[in-house]
Amino acid sequence: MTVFKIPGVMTADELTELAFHRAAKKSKPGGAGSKLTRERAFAIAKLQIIQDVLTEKLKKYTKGFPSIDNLHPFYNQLVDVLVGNDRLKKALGAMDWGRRKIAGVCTANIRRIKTEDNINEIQKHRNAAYGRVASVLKQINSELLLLNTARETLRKMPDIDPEVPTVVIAGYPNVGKSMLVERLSSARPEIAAYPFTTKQVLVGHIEVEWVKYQVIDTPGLLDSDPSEKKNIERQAVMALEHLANLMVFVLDPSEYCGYPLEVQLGLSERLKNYFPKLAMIEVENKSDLKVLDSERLKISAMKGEGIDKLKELILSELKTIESNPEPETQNLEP
Ligand SMILES: Nc1nc2c(ncn2[C@@H]2O[C@H](COP(=O)(O)OP(=O)(O)OP(=O)(O)O)[C@@H](O)[C@H]2O)c(=O)[nH]1
Ligand SMILES: [Mg+2]
Repeated sequence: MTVFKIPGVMTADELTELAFHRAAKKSKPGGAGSKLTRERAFAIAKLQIIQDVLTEKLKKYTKGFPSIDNLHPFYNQLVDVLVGNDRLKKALGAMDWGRRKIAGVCTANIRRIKTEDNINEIQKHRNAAYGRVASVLKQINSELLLLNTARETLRKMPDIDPEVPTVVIAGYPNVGKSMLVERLSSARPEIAAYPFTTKQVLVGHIEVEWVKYQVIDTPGLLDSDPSEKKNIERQAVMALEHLANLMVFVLDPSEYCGYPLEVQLGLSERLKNYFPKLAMIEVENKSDLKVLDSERLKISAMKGEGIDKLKELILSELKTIESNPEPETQNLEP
């Protein structure tokens, strides 16, 4: 299921061809009236078709995209990271500009044609309008292309319901977050033996006794200031900030992930300080490789060990949070 259902966006050339083709299909009026009257009506009808076709298309593009300012803060920031809110707004603005410009060109030439008594001049006005319309579309072509790319990105966005109790899985890259998410939920993330396999947040669901919970897989985080994060890592911070009712912080004591335990613990501390109100469960993954002498829950996402216990812990935490309707997401501003 996709969150944003956005219609496909055509290029300037495609739009020009579509509009002109529709106009060309218009058959010449026969019957009564002089040749001049018929030519005039014919030219007006063609321009009207071009205006209608393009107005409808460009309006559809503007309407098809979500209104960025009204999005949930998580999606607002996600769109900003993945597409750029300003670029998107500018491109949508260009659709309105183009639509108005085309309407203006068509209306002006229709007016001229109405008062024109020379058949050649009528055709000249019509052709002039054609040329201007094509040129307006060319002027917004880069925005049309941007919208099409944005559409592809938006369609692939995770379908997260901010109202559903949510656990966000966080930790250093390569520690086994995605494998854990796969164990815990319906999600089927990509898992690989290198850091930053996960480049975008992904959602899975756990359903227990008809209650649905969300599990969110995030890209790996390095131990640096959460407010300074860019793009890939930033998405993990955004998920914690706007969606998480609970964080499961995954550690890899085997250090097979490629990062010393020290720095992983450093990140854990940093996140605790940055999100002081957020409930957190720390787990040690890869227990098949190494087990520490500690109080933390030990699991092996690979072998499936400790997963049921973790699931129980998660559900009981989420239930307590649920009975306290104030979400835990009001953390420090980034
Ligand atoms: N031995 C062992 N390997 C594991 C375990 N869990 C995950 N791995 C391996 O660790 C590597 C990373 O797993 P991922 O689930 O992709 O890790 P991730 O934390 O999602 O990584 P990023 O998305 O890159 O941040 C893979 O090669 C997994 O097979 C585990 O419990 N035991
Ligand atoms: Mg991953």
